[in-house]
Amino acid sequence: MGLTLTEKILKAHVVDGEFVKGKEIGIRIDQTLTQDATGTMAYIEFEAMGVPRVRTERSVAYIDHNTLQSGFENADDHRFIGSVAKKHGIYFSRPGNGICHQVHLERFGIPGKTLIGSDSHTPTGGGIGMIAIGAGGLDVAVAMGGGAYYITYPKIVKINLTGKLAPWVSAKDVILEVLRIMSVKGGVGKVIEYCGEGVKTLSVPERATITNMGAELGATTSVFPSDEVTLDFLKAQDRASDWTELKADDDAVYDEVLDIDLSKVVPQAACPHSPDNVKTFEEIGTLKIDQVCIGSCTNSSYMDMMKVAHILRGKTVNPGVSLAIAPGSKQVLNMLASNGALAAMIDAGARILESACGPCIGMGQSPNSKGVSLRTFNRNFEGRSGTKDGQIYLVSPETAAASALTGYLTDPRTLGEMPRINMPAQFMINDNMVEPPAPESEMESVEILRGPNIKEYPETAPLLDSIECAVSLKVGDNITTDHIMPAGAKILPLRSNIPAISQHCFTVCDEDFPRRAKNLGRSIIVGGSNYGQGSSREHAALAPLYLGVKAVLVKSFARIHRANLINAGILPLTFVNEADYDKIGQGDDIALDGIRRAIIDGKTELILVNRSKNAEIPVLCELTGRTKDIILAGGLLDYTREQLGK
Ligand code: MIC
Ligand code: SF4
Repeated sequence: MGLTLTEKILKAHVVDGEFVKGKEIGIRIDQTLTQDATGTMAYIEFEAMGVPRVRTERSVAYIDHNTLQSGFENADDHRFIGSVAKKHGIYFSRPGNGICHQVHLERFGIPGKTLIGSDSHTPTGGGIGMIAIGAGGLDVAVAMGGGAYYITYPKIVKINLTGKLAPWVSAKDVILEVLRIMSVKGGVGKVIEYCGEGVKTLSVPERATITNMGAELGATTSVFPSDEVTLDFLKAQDRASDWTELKADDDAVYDEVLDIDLSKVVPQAACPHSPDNVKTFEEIGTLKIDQVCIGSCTNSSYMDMMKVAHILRGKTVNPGVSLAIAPGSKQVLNMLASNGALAAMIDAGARILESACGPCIGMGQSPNSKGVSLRTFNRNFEGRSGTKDGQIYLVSPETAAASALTGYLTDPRTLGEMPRINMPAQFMINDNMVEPPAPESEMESVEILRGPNIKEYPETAPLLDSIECAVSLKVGDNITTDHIMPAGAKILPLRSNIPAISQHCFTVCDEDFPRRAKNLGRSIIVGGSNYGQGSSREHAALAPLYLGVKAVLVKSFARIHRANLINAGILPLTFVNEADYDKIGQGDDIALDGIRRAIIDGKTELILVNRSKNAEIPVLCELTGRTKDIILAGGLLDYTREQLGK
């Protein structure tokens, strides 16, 4: 029986566990990346592990998220990350060099290698044939120290692409189509592999747009083969020697197959407030818009920007619209500046932003009240833009640019003939904004620059044998980590200060939660299905840890958040019967006894007693050998220290 591409790469990297679906495997990690919003904590954790030098082939620290410096905090974090990188063997991509995923694809991604990143959109690297996975900061810290990264051996889904995209239809429309079909839960526990004749019609950046938003499916990752198109991209980046051909065997067996005829895909949009709320323009009808934002790790490549420049050239942005454009990297911005495309954008009235995440994470450019904003980004969760009642639609760059001119959601196919924009045979290469680490012989002398906002990892303790406490919060389905730990320009600067950032935990759902949880001392949270979808921010586990949350009981979890809870020593529990969700309410007193013993004995079912309602609720605590030990130790940091001590 032949192998899928995913199996080939995983088999070449497995260091622990068996290849059985649903079981845990440990893989060797070749490359890591961090960004600044999760990076400070990841490096505090790395320091706490006491490993002097990273043991990966390549680790890169990017500065791209917290780039609005309205106080000292973000700039301090940048300096801290730069100094840690220099000391411990990590390449440092300076602020201004671009968005981590875009730059990594351009300059560092290598087909067939494994990459984990402390950012949920790390699967962008799947566009160049990597197994690239988003993870919590602590998992990345462990991988930098040479530890394996553990995933549940996934189901593998084949998306068979046929045909070719029609003019003005974009890779973004393809992934929106996949989201419409599979939903934000459809990818949980799965790797999505793109195959078929249609693959060769897509460039590497187009493939990366598709794998990037696999994160929104909840998938572990998504991957494309590495073929001639990949080679051409790498050649144009002066990296032909990084290329190897990689594809699935013809007789590979998949768990699921989905066929998509590219020629039938049409321009569409994900409507508020979920990336899977996808509708065609006909279904949406007339939509007047207030803002357009173009950029983010999904759609900020050179090719995307050239299409936008072409549409804007010689025109003026509609007077009712504010258009912001953030090219994804210094390479992209520099090329646009050199060939005049940037001038066309500026001339049309675009507000050019630095090459960074910017509005995608609420770092500026929040829309007006109730404002309708079309964005080429990947997430449109409520409030994420910084405007609570903002109405965010996710669209392709072509749709975004066409609409910026008319002031209404506009089908780019109305623009007439599409120009031919070719992939450059040679990108402009200058890695002068990537600082290499100090040589090993000099690392001792590198001073770590720690600002006053940088506080320690919260206190942990070994798992209790019984938890008697109240339910501090009950929430519904599809809670995102943006609900649990909101981002935005005001809160992001607190990412390295858990006591301060916890004061914002869950305030999107309930302003009083932080105070209530802290007053209770110990508590549990109850939620619905797909709890913790979205970003990889481990702060969504560390803030609850700081506030005394001991367990989270839900119908189902999103992958990265469940791992982050375990890493933080918080028990992840699921209902045996989902209907029991109704038997437990906010404020109820609960008791869960004999937990340690049960976990040690390998029992997965526990009984939670709801004392307020006199009900017994069976709950599942499904932990494997390693995650058992992590939970018992009080989290991954304590566990790793124990292991290193042995
Ligand atoms: C996001 O897109 O939500 C982020 C901001 O990039 C996060 C990481 C973070 O919260 O720092 C992610 O996707 O993991
Ligand atoms: Fe940055 Fe947005 Fe991409 Fe997250 S999704 S890495 S915030 S550009």
